[in-house]
Amino acid sequence: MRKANLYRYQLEMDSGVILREQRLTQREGWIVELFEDGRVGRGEIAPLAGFSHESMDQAFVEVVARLEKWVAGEALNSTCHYPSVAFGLSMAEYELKGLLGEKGSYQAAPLCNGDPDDLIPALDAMHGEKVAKIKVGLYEPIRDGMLISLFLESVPDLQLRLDANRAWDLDKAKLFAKKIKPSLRSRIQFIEEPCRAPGDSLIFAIDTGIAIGWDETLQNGVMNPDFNLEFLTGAKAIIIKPMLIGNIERCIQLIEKAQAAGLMAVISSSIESSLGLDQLARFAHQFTPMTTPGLDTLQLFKEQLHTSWPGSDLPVRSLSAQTLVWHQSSD
Ligand code: OSB
Ligand code: MG
Repeated sequence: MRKANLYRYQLEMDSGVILREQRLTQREGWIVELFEDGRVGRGEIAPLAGFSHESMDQAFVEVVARLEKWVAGEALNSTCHYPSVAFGLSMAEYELKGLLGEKGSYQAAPLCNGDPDDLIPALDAMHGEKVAKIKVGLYEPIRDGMLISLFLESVPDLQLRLDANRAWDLDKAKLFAKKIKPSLRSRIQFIEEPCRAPGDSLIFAIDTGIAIGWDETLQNGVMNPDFNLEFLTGAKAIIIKPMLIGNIERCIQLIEKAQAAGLMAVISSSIESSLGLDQLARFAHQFTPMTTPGLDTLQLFKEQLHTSWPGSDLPVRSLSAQTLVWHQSSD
């Protein structure tokens, strides 16, 4: 017997979450539940405005069409059109089949948009690798450079990941780098996409010795059928946001290719609910066990969904309190 539920969730965000110049006051998404042989598998389908190309409604149409076929006994076809649908359905099936491990990499790299000193309590609580992520590019590059340099100097065992989200041209990126002493540069694990043009980011890496990571370039590129990881040379890391990439098998393939090429693969959030975030932590533990994932985004929410993140005291909403928009069973 097969049975499927589809919920629409809405969760309150902390005030002041700004994404691509838009305020995000609540997060919406779909949760799929698959039941078969006494087992259950869940998956989150949550297109992220400004990043995903599909809307909630477009995702809904595709997911219902797939679920109807699955309940009727067909395979959950892995070639979904929309990445969020492909990811959520394949994750639900992965969990249903017992393939998703229980253990998670819950120690994420603490994320900071403002004053780096705010990171100190989270860093003190970390065991093993001390690594944090700071957004740069929102203010003057010289100011960013001074701030990062000071912070690296004041916390000697700290490694940093920076993210400029393509904010700079090459000249501005170099103004930033000039403020970071050469002896400190190796403690910047990587900076994600310093420049508007990927080619300039490569020149930046070569000229400054500061390693770079691909995020936007990867997420945009994988949608292209001719995409090949070999195009992404010269970087130290790739950021993998499964909600923007698609099928879980595709994510695994990318991780394996990256690792074979000596690149660090960092599993990262697309601001999923705690349900989806927990699955990403388990996925990261399974496939990138030596790498701290980029999953410190629960702090952007006022509430959790179904699964409680270790150590979080945000209230947990149950799935049954969300809207069950569709359900079907084979008998
Ligand atoms: O810029 O990397 C980004 C989350 C949603 C959309 C874009 C980004 C992010 C994150 C996730 O930064 C957290 C992380 O990567 O550590
Ligand atoms: Mg990024």
